[in-house]
Amino acid sequence: MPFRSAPVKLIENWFSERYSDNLQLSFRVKDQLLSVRTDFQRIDLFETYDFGKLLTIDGTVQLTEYDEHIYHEMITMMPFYAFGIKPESALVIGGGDGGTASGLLSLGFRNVTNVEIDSQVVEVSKKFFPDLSSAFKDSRCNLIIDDGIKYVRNISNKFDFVLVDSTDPEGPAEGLFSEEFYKSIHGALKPGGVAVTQSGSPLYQPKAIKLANSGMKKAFRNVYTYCCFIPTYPSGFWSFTMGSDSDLRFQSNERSGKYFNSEILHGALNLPQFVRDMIK
Ligand code: AG3
Repeated sequence: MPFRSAPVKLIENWFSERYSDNLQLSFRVKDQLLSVRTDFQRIDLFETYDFGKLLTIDGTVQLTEYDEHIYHEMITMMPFYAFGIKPESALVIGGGDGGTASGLLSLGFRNVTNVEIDSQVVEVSKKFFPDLSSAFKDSRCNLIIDDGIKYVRNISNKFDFVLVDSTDPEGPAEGLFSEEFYKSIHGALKPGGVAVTQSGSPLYQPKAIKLANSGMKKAFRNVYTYCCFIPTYPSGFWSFTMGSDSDLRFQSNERSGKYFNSEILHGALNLPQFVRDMIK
């Protein structure tokens, strides 16, 4: 299925993310709280009926209050417990809403560097999502407004965990799915460190999952894709891809989240056959 985003247009108070000419996901909204054009993208914020506040970038759903925990638990807790990462120093690239950084702090990371290209995403999140963005008020978190691709190129041997919390691999985020970028991340990690990226919907965005897999395999010895269910993202069926030179060593004392638990830790790595075929 071809995938593309379209300009934000409310029709009779419905916001729609358009997946193709023939398919879209729509939310009836009470109110549009914000619409700004930044140097990088367009940010919109809506108050929905069933999903709380909804943040979109260039017409694509980034998060809703109702289901953001699934994405943020799965990008942080899953690699953390699957590889037994030391909760010392982590780097988040993108993730300007703060959800990923806040998740890392609650796992006990001692310092979290968050490099986000667009300061406006941070400002919107601080104003409208105070809990999600709480990391930005915490002294353990260092927020840097910069291009993550450039930033990571100049760092070596510094982080235990690097997380790429990006938009879709089109336009500004395209470089965040490249082999060169994954190699820079490998260099920024301490030996045996772990990288993870969101890798899109296996059903609607095969490009994202394929790029993440092929690129990471060039940079890391072990690469694993895992999946979860996020109702407000394209198809609801979502993937992440993680890589490391270490081997998996599941921790047995893992903490549960609202979505994540010990069964998910193991189960999320079990992939449907079409996904396995896609990343072979
Ligand atoms: N970033 C990944 C969102 C990708 C959604 N794609 C789409 N709706 N077409 C989420 C940011 C959360 N910190």
